[in-house]
Amino acid sequence: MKKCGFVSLVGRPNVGKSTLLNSILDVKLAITSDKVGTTRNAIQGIYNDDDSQIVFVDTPGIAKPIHRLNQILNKKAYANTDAEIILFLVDISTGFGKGDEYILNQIKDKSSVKFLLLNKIDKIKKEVLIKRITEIKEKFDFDEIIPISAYKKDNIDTLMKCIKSYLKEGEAYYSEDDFTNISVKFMMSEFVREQVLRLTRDEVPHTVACYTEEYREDDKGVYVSVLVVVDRDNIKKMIIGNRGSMIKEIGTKARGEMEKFLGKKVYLSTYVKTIKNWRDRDKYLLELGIKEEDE
Ligand SMILES: Nc1nc2c(ncn2[C@@H]2O[C@H](COP(=O)(O)OP(=O)(O)OP(=O)(O)O)[C@@H](O)[C@H]2O)c(=O)[nH]1
Ligand SMILES: [Mg+2]
Repeated sequence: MKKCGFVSLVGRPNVGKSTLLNSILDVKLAITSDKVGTTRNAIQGIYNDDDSQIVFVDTPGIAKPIHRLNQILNKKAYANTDAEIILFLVDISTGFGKGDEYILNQIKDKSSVKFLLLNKIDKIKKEVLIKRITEIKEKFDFDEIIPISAYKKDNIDTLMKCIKSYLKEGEAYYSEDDFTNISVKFMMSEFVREQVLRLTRDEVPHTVACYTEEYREDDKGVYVSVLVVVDRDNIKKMIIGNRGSMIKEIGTKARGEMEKFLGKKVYLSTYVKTIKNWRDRDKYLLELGIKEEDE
């Protein structure tokens, strides 16, 4: 018997949920970027050690729905708040804002244990942090409040100990070799989308989806082909770049991440295609793996 349970990560876009998931698991499972709305799927990362098995669920950041895409993302974020513990992350370097309060209101009646994680403490002075903690404590009631830096892996040990203290012993849900619910094909498309997010300007990321069309392996390495879908031709031009320089850089960096993840040589090809209004068309949301049949 081990201490077992589901722990979901919830919060506004860009507060560092995916960075925290990767830091806890010590593997890059979820892509991260400084653009709002990086994560689009609920990604499970399974943490195993001698005395526990904890399933962490990273969720898309919750933001105002404008497109059908955002509606689906919000739904995915909330669908995963039925966990034993909810880790509610805020970016404490910018403070506890209206967007955070909005989400807190949505989760406050859930029966889960609620931790408030004050992330990005590496970006502020200690005095500011203490002042902000005092203000939050006066206003809200959390089971635990823990300051962390997901990026610098600061205070993650304390967080893990604290999580374990709330979990009960039970039968493990997964075998010890399982570490995620997502497929390798999905990971490959995400590594390409990560570089698109990181290397292009703000207006590009939301209009892009990536899809792995081919994944095969032989004794020389792994062959991956990823389709990059955009909704306007001028965005396509930006992604391809001057004489293909941008798509080349995206490909090189994504291939590096794939090789790190797989531990094998990767041959990557990428194609860019325009599909008008894909974010509002269920057919493409389905085809691109963002929407599921019953949503
Ligand atoms: N300085 C600092 N930066 C951080 C920390 N945690 C995350 N970041 C940065 O914040 C940005 C957003 O991180 P993500 O992990 O992608 O945020 P997210 O909450 O998953 O965002 P969405 O998927 O859009 O909801 C990235 O540039 C991270 O490197 C931290 O502890 N300190
Ligand atoms: Mg994320």
